[in-house]
This record gives sequence, C-alpha cells and structure tokens, in this order.
Amino acid sequence: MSHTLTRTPAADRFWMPAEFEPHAGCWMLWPERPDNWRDGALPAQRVFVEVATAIARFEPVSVGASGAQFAFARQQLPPGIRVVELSHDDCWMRDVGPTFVVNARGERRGVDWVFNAWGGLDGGLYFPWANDDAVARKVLEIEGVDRYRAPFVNEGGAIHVDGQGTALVTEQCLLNRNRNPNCSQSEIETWLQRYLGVSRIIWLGEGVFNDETDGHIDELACFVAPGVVALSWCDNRRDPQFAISHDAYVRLCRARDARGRSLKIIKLPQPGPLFSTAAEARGVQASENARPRPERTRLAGSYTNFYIANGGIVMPLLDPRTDRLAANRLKRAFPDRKVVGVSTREILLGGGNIHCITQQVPLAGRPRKRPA
Ligand code: KQY
Repeated sequence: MSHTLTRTPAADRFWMPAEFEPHAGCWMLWPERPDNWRDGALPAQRVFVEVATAIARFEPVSVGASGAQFAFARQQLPPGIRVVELSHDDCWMRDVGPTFVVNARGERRGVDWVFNAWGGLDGGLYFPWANDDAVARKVLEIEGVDRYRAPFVNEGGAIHVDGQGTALVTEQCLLNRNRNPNCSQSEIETWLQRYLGVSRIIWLGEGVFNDETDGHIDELACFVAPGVVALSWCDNRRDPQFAISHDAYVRLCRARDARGRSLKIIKLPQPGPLFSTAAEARGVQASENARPRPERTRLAGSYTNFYIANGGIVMPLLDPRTDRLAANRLKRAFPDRKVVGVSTREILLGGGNIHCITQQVPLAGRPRKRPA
C-alpha cells in the first residue's frame, strides 16, 4: 500500500539520505527500445545483467521489465535478482524512479518527480514518456512506501546530496527552460529544500560536455563522503570539458556545505574523449519518436557515474588509458568498499551510465541523525 501525501518531505521532517548510507536494495529497469539501443538492445541488456549481478554481490536488486521482455529478462538475470513486470519508455531508473527520503525514526517515503524525458518537446529525448512518469509511483506501491508527488520537473540524476543538508546541482539542468520555465533560481532552491530536506544548495555551472540530459550532476560530480566531492576532470586545454571542469572546481573550492565545511575535491580523469562509431550508430533504428544517434557523436563519458552499494562501488570501465587511475582514486576514496568495474560502453552509447540506470532504496528501521 502506498498513500499519496499532501505536504512536503521537509514539512514532515524527512530528507534524502546520501547514497553512501546503508541501503535496503537497488532498483533498475530493463532496456529494450531499438531507437535508443543498438541491435535490438541485446548488447545493452548483456551489460545491464553484468551491472545488476555486480550490485547483487552487495545488496538485493530488483529489475522492472516490460510485459514483452519479462520472460527474457527473467531468463538472463540471475535467480537471486527480483524481476517484476513494469511498463516504461526507456530504462533510466535514476531519473524515472522515486527519490527516497527518511526521517529520524528511520521511516522511509518516496518523492515522485514530474518527468518530461529530459526536456519535453523542447529538446527532450523521446515522446511519449507517460509510462516513465508512472514508474516511481509503481515502485513505491511495490515497496509499500508513501509518496510525495513533487509539483515540478526533476530527475534523480540532476541531484546529489551529502545526507547532511547539502545538495549539489548544475545550473545548466535545473535552470534549463525545458524543465521548469516559470521558476526562478530561488524558487527552484525552495522546491529542492522542501523535497530533499536540504538547507544548502551548491550550484555548479555546465554539466559534462555534450551530455544529452542538459548537464546532469551525476555525470560531473558527486559526494563520496560528507565534505568530499569527486569531480570529472580534464587537463587538456583544447578539450571543451577543460573549462567546464575548471569552473566546477573553482565553485567547489569556494563553496561551504550545510555544516559550514569547505570541500575536499577528488579529481577523476575524464575518459577519452570518446565518440560513437559508424557500426554502433548503424545498429540504432531511426524513429520519429526519439532523438537520432549519428556516428562520431562525442559521448559524455565520466567515471563519476558509479553506483555506491553496501560495501561496494560498481564503476564504469570506459577507456583502458584511464580506467586504472580512476579505479585507484575510487579505491582511495572508499577504503572500506570493494571497487568492481564493468565495461559499460554499451550503456554510454544510450546516453548515460551505471548511476543513471540504478536507484538505491535506503535502509529503514534504524534511527538517523537529522541533517543541519
Ligand atoms: O541520470 C542520468 N544521467 C541519465 C541519463 C539518461 C540518458 C537518456 N538517454
């Protein structure tokens, strides 16, 4: 059972916990649309199985699959992973799933953002998206968690929190005219405070170069601990990512979190630059309902798009020249977790990576300290 609540999480003293806090499990969706995933989505499905299997080493995993794909997904995924029939338009659980919030008594609720496929008819990635917009509600029904329907457009990949009162976002995404065109920056801040239970919002500028979500924060930077942020970094002055990462670095250096701390910044090397090949582009079916995927497109590859599981980090492997350095930096950032790499170029070709296809469910039933 899941009731729809009429107040806001902050008014009810709920907040979004950090991803590095304990989880009850993780949700994913099963990819299938042939106008986004090449070769009938088979290569992507294989990698989704690898990601789900890697996360399942650390915590329970649930995967939603359409009616048409349920039997195949069930067969491909290990038996310990729960598979449920769940309609969707694509498979980005981070963005279409609920953002869970908790309170000091260890109770759990979910925020159901309005989803418009990353921009609706003004630069969005596909049409229609009604099934995606209904995913969060269905997950909350299955989990038996009450729901807040937020009155504005947002995606889980557009926000990161430290669980202690601070949120990290980008102007490019949150202030984009294709999300909430009638809201000012201070109105957006108020919505985020109310629905994430935060008191400090750190605004970065642009997201990763050529990111089709209009600059999701989860491609650019994330909290790895309170007061510590990982940032996708580029040293090549001729690369358009150089100025973006440097601007983010300067803003992070100047920022203070909700507890007044300055931030330690861990630089994760940018892979590549990576581009789609002719063979990869050829495998995607053209359709009037989805953005085309031409060859030689610069891909928004980033090592910050990893998933933090209980006792583990599941990170994308994207480029043999930088994978090892990125993995070593993550091992140092998370000394108590096992870092597991999965080659995720097939997910990157669809426009995101491991963080984008996952959504953690925080552990309930244990008292928590209220953030600042
Ligand atoms: O959370 C993310 N950054 C999602 C990426 C979505 C890509 C849609 N093709």
